[in-house]
This record gives sequence, C-alpha cells and structure tokens, in this order.
Amino acid sequence: MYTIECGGNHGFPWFTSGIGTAKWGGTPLAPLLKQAGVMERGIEVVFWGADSGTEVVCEMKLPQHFSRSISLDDAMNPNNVLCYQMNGAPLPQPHGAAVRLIAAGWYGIANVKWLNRIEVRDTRFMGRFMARDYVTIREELRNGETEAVETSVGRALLKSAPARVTRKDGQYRIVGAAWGAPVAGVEVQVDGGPWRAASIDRSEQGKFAWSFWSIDWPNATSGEHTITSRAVDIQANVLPAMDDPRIAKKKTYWESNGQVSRRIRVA
Ligand SMILES: Nc1nc2c(c(=O)[nH]1)N[C@H]1C(S)=C(S)[C@@H](COP(=O)(O)O)O[C@H]1N2
Ligand SMILES: [Mo]
Repeated sequence: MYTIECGGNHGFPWFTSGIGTAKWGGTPLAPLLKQAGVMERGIEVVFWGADSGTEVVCEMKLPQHFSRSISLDDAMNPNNVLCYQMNGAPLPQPHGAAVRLIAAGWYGIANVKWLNRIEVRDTRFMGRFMARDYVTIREELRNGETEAVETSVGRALLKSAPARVTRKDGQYRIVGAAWGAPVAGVEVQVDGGPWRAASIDRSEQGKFAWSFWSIDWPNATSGEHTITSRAVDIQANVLPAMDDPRIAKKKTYWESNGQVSRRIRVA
C-alpha cells in the first residue's frame, strides 16, 4: 500500500486531489539490477517512459522521452517495485501499463509510468523532469545574504489535510488524512483557536499509506469556519505553516507541504 502524491499537489489554489492510495503489485527492482550486473562505475539509474515530446533546450528542439533518475543506492532500496498490478488487477493504462516503477517514499514524479528502458549510467542524469521541470526553488539565508537554491523534487514530505466534516445525531466531527512520513500525531485548529489532538486510526495499511484521523467538534456554530490541521512525524517534524520560511520562501509551487486550511459552512 502506497499513497502517491504529486509534487505539485496544493501548490496552486486550483490543484488539489493530486494524490491517491493503491495496493501496487510487481517484482522488486534490486534483484533484477543485481542479476543484470551493474558495473563498478555505475552511479545513477535512469527510468524511461514510452511517452515523449519535443524539448527546447538552449534554443535547440530536441526529442526526448519522459525520464527520471535516482542514485544507484536509492534504486537498490527494497521498497522499489517494477509494478504490473494495481489493487490486484492488471495495471490500468492511465497508471502506467504494462510496467511502471513504484518508488514508495518519493513524490509522484519518481514513479515512472509506461516503462520501456532502465539504464545504469556513470554520470548524474539531467533531463526536463530532473533539472528544468519539477524543480523547487527556495530562498535560503546564508550569513545575511539570500541565495536561491534549486533542487529536484525528491522524497515525499509529511503532510496532512482536513477532508470533511460529518454530522451524526447533531454531533460534528472533522475527518482527515496524513501521509508522506511516519505520522506520530495530528492536531486540528478551528478558526485560529487552540490546537487540539486528533485521534489517528491505526488500522495501518503499512508505512507508505496515508492514515486517517478524526476529532470531535463540539459546539459547532452555524456559519463559515476555517479548519486547519498539522501533522507531526516520529522525528518531531511539524507540518510548516504557510508563512513558515520553508514554505513562504519557496519560489516554485512544488513540494508544497504547508498546512492546508479548508473553509466550511455549517448550516
Ligand atoms: N512516463 C511517465 N511517468 C510518469 C508521469 C509522466 O508524465 N510520464 N507523470 C508522473 C507524475 S508527475 C505523477 S504525479 C505520477 C502520477 O501517477 P498516477 O497517474 O498513477 O496517479 O506519475 C508519474 N510518472
Ligand atoms: Mo505529478
């Protein structure tokens, strides 16, 4: 079970729901690489998709297939699967049939669909989806000077979001999900009030799937409300607020794991 989130999910006001959980089935990647015999100088593994386009680079028009790479070390991680099944059925075409990479623990972009070639190379790999697109640009402060640092969208980050409010016998309850890192706890805030601890449903689907949380909302008054959640992972990292420098100093919309606030109207 693995929750795949697009690195751009929530980066724009209109881009939400770029996330989904499924049971992915296939064969582990590492034994195949071992069997193929990786040469001593191999450092990078490139995954190529069947989809292609024309890239304009340095004023040249270049044909390129979709491609993403990870280090050989990361590729050997036993969590990587060459996947050909989804939820027990053959992998559907939109999700990458016949075979895709499932790299649990990474953002969506690393999970190359419609795989038709895997290459081990002896240099770092670039290409559009490593170096030009899916690039996080963040201003970092160095000895009082601002530097714009560019990094490739990489490992999944901790995140949580309120999903819905339910009402049963006049009792309101806020329900949401948390994912991206092993979740230790989730807190919920209504209308800028105190943070209250939600209870997490531990009927675990494994460490790579989201967990659901819920919290009672006593005395919900009619009208508009704002609900925010923040997850904490097992290393005590807290989901940053939208005005936290880690989010506010980001110049691109990728890896947008700031706190998600939702508006709700109680009738
Ligand atoms: N070949 C190929 N693989 C790809 C992509 C693509 O455009 N081409 N998009 C990536 C991105 S950005 C995401 S978020 C995930 C989405 O996977 P899904 O369609 O199974 O949800 O696939 C990734 N793998
Ligand atoms: Mo994506």
